Amino acid sequence: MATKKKTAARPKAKAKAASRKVVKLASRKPAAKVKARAPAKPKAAASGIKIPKRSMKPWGQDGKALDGVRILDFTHVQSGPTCTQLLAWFGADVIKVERPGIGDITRGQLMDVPNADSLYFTMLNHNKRSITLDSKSKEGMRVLERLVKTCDVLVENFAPGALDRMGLTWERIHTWNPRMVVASVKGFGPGPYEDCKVYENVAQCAGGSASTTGFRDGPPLVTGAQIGDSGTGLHLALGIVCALFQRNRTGRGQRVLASMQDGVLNLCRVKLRDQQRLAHGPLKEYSQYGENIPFGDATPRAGNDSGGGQPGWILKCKGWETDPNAYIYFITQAPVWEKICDLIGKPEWKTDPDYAKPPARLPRLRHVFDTIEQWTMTMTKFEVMNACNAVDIPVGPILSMKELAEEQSLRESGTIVEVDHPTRGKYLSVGNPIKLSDSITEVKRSPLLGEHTDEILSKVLKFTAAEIAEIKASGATGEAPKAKMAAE
Ligand code: CAO
Repeated sequence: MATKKKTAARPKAKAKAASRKVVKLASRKPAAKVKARAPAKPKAAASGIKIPKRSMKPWGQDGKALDGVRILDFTHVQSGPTCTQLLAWFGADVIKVERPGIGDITRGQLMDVPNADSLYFTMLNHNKRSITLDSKSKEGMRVLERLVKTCDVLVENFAPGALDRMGLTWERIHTWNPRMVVASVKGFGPGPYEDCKVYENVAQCAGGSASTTGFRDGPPLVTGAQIGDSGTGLHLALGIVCALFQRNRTGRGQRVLASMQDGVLNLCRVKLRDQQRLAHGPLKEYSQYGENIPFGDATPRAGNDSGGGQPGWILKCKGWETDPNAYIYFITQAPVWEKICDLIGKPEWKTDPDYAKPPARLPRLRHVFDTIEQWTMTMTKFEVMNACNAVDIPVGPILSMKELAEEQSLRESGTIVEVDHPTRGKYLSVGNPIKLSDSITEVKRSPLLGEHTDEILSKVLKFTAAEIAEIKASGATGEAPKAKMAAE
């Protein structure tokens, strides 16, 4: 994919302060390129406390955070793969176990290039190795046993009970490898729905997101951000790293569960806050308060109202008639209210008792935002951003996926990466959004189906050639993958 030189999302910096901020953002170098001196030699601890020896290698050149951690990756679709991809980016050796001939179902979903793994799959499975294995066969279980004994973590997001049905109960795993961490994503935690299968939008609805998203007079809405799947994958990754940390002390593994309902509810924490505030009166920062619409007994949908204590709304900018993203999120933050008044040509509001203080403005927020919109509509969203940032007013231009894909600073920081793939060619992906200064992420393409079967059987699991022949003859690993040839 061609990289455009023009940076669509970077505002033209007219004002000095804004320009300083923009340049700082755009010139941020990927951590990999930052040359830093090796840390100074540690001095002997005078206190007698034993501090582990510090690495003398330059920053970023002493491996990765999770080097030495091996993951048996039994994940599929989005939630689990998000988690194991993050762990792989931090250096874990992630071995993805896939069903022979089929693999992760997303390989073939939403395909855009014929006979090539879909973007759905490739963008969620970077830096992993793939082994095909029929886990329900005798020889497959023989391989799995050795994988369990060799790996530190098993991650899965099968339907409830599927792992047990395979024969991989917690007790069995723990007997084989007491140090193993077994991490699962499930739709629901223990309770009436624990046996249900769950997809992204089911979780958004069951976790409180949909009931609080959308406009008051419209139906509940799901969001574009995959808070059920990717959000829960993130939660699970944290649980795994914590379990590994505790294992350092206890020497034993443990089970880690992240349910999608719990994950979404955690992300909707502020809405449960509002639920409780309702018992003490109306939610005054919600625009429905100013519109004299009574509140019900549950947190309502708040349109584009801000979730925090600073009222905000999405306002039209120049070009909104034809460009669906010519909008900006504007926050009437109390400490910069006077600057806002000056900027929008309403200096008299600074002293008007109806507008000067936040409580006075709450009943008339609609009018406040309508007035500000008259001003934002005279400029593009980037011009509004420049003008506001120059006086420290936080605003959010509504950036399209096209604008983000073309944003040079995101390329430079490694947040948007271009990856090459043997069967589909070059594509864009989102790189590691979490930057560690001493563990540099290199985004490597996703594996082809069963691409590493032989390598894992021989080099990782140390099966002999005769044993490998036996395993293969049983059909446990499926046909020799055609995709492998394409890769070479
Ligand atoms: N060899 C042999 N069998 C395998 C295998 C392998 N390598 N890998 C998987 N299977 C089997 C499983 O054992 C299971 O068999 P049983 O039903 O006989 O036990 C079968 O494949 C199907 O697994 P599944 O039930 O997990 O898959 P599904 O497509 O029916 O359901 C999903 C998918 C996502 C709804 C379900 O896995 C689920 O609810 N997961 C937990 C929540 C979750 O992560 N959801 C996020 C999905 S992304 O939006």
